[in-house]
Amino acid sequence: MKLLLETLSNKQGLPTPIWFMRQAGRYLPEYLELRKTTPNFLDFCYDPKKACEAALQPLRRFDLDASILFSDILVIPHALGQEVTFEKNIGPKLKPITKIEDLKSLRKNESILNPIFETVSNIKHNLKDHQALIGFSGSPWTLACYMINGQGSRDYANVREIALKDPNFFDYLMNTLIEIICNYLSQQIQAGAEVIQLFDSWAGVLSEKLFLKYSLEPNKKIIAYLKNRHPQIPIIGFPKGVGQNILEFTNQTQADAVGLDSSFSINWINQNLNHTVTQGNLDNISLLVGGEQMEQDIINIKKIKSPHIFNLGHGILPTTPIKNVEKMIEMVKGII
Ligand code: 1CP
Repeated sequence: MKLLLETLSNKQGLPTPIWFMRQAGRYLPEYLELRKTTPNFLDFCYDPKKACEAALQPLRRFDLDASILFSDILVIPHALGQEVTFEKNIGPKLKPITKIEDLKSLRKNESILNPIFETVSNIKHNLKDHQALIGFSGSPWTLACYMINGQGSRDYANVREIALKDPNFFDYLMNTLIEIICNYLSQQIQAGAEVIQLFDSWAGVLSEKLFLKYSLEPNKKIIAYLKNRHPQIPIIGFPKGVGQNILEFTNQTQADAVGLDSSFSINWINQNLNHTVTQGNLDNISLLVGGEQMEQDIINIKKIKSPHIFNLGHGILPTTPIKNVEKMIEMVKGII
């Protein structure tokens, strides 16, 4: 039995499954070793053997209920023809596109994504019977943030400005992204992904109006497409930072579960999302600091009444001590 899949089907009374965002990555010394062998991060993501190994590393150390594909959300702008690089200790850098001509002049090459489907299949063949494989993509709004701004930002003010000033360009970009994401996720499923997570990491910077148009609607379209084509595959939506708009998102998108960042109290979750499968919401800083305060947070999260998938509110940070991760998993599994 796969606990994650059972929980996603809204089954009550089961033990809580656990996996965590960025469970593969820089807090693991074995990841840092493996990464050194391919300095270019995108080349690493497009290497089906190494990416598979990176995805499996956390499962060798910890008793987790799922593996997540090792890749990055920015492979989609790359496949659309945009220049994407990752700079050490800075993060991603893209050659910004700011108008419809920029987008139309890109040379799309979806076939560069093919090794990723091979990674999916490699991981799947190495999982234990109780472990599920999660595929993922960035959502259109979050990808548009990086494509237009060219790098991370606190508030993506310039991207929101373009969304309002040039809706023609923005709608064209959204539709382009929806189409490629639908294909990409469908191929991940065909290669063996059993669950899909949509990361809308920057949905929280949007006004109500733009949230409905550029986070909720595109996620809804992608989910509708996948539900039609692969009705048995559960989908987790993660519109990070949207506060109570998570209710509108849940009701309208038909996602099987929603990811919760760390801003939600357990009381609020129990009052407002009692018929929804939820995932999250341990503060990644609480995990980094550890100790009694973390234990209290975990005990609190275990009070969520509806079926719940234990996870962080956002990805694990590179300086997180491994012993804190071990403690978290043992507590969730009820060993201590
Ligand atoms: O040098 C390195 O090793 C690169 C570090 C790294 C890693 C390990 C990056 C760069 N991406 C990843 C892998 C990754 N990214 C995974 C698979 C690993 C796993 O979860 O186990 C996943 C699911 C992602 C998703 C991702 N990438 C998101 C969505 C989740 C989130 O954190 O909000 C985002 C926004 C990105 C962009 C990105 N890629 C890498 C970095 C440092 C960033 C964030 C840039 C920023 O601060 O805006």
